Amino acid sequence: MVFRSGFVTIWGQPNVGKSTFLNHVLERKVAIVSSKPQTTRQVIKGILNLSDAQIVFLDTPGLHSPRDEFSRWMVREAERALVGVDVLLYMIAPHNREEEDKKYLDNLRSFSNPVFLVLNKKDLLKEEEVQKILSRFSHLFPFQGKAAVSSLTGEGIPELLSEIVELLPPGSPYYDVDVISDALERDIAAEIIREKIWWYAYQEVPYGVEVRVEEFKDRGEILYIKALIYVERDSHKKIIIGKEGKMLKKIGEEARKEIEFNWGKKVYLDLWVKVEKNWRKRPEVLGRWGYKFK
Ligand SMILES: Nc1nc2c(ncn2[C@@H]2O[C@H](COP(=O)(O)OP(=O)(O)OP(=O)(O)O)[C@@H](O)[C@H]2O)c(=O)[nH]1
Ligand SMILES: [Mg+2]
Repeated sequence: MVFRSGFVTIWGQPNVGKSTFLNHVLERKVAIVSSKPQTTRQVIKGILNLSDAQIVFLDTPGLHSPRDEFSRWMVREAERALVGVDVLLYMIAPHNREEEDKKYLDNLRSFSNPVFLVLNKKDLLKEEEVQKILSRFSHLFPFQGKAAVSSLTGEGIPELLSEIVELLPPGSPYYDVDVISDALERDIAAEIIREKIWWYAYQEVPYGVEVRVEEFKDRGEILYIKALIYVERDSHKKIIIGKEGKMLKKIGEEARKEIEFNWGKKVYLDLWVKVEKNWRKRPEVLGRWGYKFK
């Protein structure tokens, strides 16, 4: 038996279900998910170990036309995730803006490795609609293969994984088998907090939220986490805190429960809300937070 290993990037427009797909494949939540576009901001590696292969998936920020310094960084981050990868999964979902996909696929013409078309959210479609979409997209790009999956039910995913393995080069694993993601624990905690904000805050507020974990200390019985929630405006700070602090309490409770579940111990979550005016447009703030153009 030949052991295969390689890097597989999941690419596509926002909200098609890239992060949900990764979580389903790994049977663990490594990437946060929401119904709003542009949830994922940084590349997240998720490692799947099979009996005959190791697949290192890269979940990426959704492709979009940048409006500010920060979204330019996000799109650049997605583009960087094409370098040195063995297979690209181009993910679409029903009701994708096809014109946009056409543009991104045109840019992929110079990508020399296999590109696989993955239609996600097949649970929302009838079989004939699935076939119609797949055949329409076949004309847009010379895909190596096509698959329709549901990252909610798992339908179609085992078959897709087998096809991906076939495309990987023979080689030994890149990571130890007990590593699931390369993300740091404190960054995962920050993302979990941000996810709850994305779920509960509305309109523009979540887009202007950044969470930084300042302290992450294992105090034996308890894991102490101090996190700062940055917002862009005073009015957004009021929304995040909510009437009599109710919103912040809810965010804190939900995040704490999930962090406790992940680490299997009690967590004290200390949340603070701060205003960092228009941070998405300010390179010096972005640089300080590690969003640097490399
Ligand atoms: N019905 C259905 N919904 C799905 C499926 N996969 C994902 N979703 C939903 O689609 C929404 C977006 O999912 P995400 O995984 O955050 O999408 P994404 O592509 O990572 O989005 P960005 O990070 O913004 O680029 C969420 O509400 C998911 O629950 C699926 O297979 N079926
Ligand atoms: Mg995502």
